Amino acid sequence: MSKLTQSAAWQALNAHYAIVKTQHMRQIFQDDPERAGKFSLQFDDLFFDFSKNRINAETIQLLVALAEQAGLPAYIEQMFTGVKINSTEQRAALHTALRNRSAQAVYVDGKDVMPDIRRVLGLMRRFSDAVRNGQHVGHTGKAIRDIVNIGIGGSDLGPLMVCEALKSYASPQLNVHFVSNIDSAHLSETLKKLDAQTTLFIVSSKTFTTQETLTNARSARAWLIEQLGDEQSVAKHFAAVSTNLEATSKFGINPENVFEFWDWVGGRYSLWSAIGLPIALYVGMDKFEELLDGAHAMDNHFRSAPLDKNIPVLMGLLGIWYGNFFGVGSNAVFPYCQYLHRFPAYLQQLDMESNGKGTDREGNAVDYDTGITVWGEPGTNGQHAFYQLIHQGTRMIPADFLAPLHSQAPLGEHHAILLANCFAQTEALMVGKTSAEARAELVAQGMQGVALEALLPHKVFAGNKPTNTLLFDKLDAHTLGKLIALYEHKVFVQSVMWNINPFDQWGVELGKQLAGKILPELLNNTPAVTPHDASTSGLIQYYQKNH
Ligand code: G6Q
Repeated sequence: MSKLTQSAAWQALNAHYAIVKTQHMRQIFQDDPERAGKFSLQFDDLFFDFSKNRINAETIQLLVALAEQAGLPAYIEQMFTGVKINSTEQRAALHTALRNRSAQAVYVDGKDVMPDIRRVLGLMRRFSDAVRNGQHVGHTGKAIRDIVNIGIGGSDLGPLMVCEALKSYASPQLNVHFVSNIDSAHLSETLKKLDAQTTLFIVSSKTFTTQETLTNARSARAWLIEQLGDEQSVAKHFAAVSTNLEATSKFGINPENVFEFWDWVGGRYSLWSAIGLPIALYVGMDKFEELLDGAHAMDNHFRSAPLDKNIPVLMGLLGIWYGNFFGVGSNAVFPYCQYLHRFPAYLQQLDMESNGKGTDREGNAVDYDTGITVWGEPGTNGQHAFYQLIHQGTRMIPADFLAPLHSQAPLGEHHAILLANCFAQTEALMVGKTSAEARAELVAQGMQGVALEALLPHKVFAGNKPTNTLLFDKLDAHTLGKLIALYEHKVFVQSVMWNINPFDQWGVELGKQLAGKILPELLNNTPAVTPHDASTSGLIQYYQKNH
């Protein structure tokens, strides 16, 4: 058994679980009229209600004891101060420095990284202002109307999610598009709608070696040159964001349009860096800086609030409670906010790529579950699709419900209906419906006898399904910054509990290596250069024969 599962704090939680697992939240709420107040927190405009969870005051104490045993406060300080906590890559994880809006220096290898961060923010402002006010024009003198971000994974999901979320603040003169997939349909379908004279491509790649991104970028460049009939046009229509300035220059991108970031920014944590350039272009640099401000406010909360009053810490610990003690395997996220429709997809990468690790910091295989499947869709759509599984299925799926109090697109009673649904779902999931209640309903509908008895068991809802509710005033850049940082820190908290490194991604690197080996075999129709298993060889030969 590992040190973690043998530890006093873990064992205490195990014993506590044996008691709590039999308790129904409906009863707990009835027994304690103060419960909602006791298990909710306010931070700025963010209201976090975690009372509909299978917990009591002792659960929180025991989870906090686990966090203390794991040294969470010290780890938080290490992250913020540039210690190389990404141990397998010998790097700091300093996304918090990117949004450090204070005057405090942050050191990596003895060098304050803040001046460089501010310098690049200044360059982003100059460039985004110039494009937005028509100073930076295309090769034929026309203003830029369409921005195409070419990137994948961390160089795509964050900026895409934020641009969708802040759409209501965007310049009406600019459209933004994201091309990530190597499937040529993604680029081709995007280019179909565009005029090369008014299109700006941003090639976003931390390494500038990613096969999908470079292939899409080369094809986009060929399209531009073909459309405008002049290779020189690349200078005005291509920008790049990368840590690899040598590669951007080799690609032929005008150095004036190259925006740098640094190896201590993880891909999935990079939207705060120049990877956020499409955001700055689409909604303006002021809004981008508001996003940074919001994240910084959450960083301060995370760094300073006591563990039992700390929203990311509590969210992370609740995930541990369900994942490791109740044995749940997935976590749903339901934004009751159409503008957040890509938030669950963004969180999938953040959470699953960070905490999908089975080896602890010391190199040992863990003997407890880590990571979790994250999924979700905006409410109310999900209600008409998969919520059934959460209401009456056999698996417990804790869910986060997120909702703004005010709509960004108000229309009649739409928003009240939206929120009524949000609140009704968490209530129903918690309270359920007893057999007596279901019977009374059926009787009121005029049912009786055998028919009633046959239908009754299907109308019963066990309830006792845990949810968190996060309410905020409205979805502006500041609040969005807070929400994203909240989930980043939640993921970090869990990684500390599990003693794993959330900042590497060797699984992603493996995929990058493997595809490279098979490609020549497909392109040249040659026999396997490297030996494959029989299934993979069969697939390659099937392609070669039938393509
Ligand atoms: C993120 C991952 C991964 C990465 C992409 C793109 O944390 O490392 O999703 O962002 O593979 O990598 P590049 O930005 O280097 O092209």
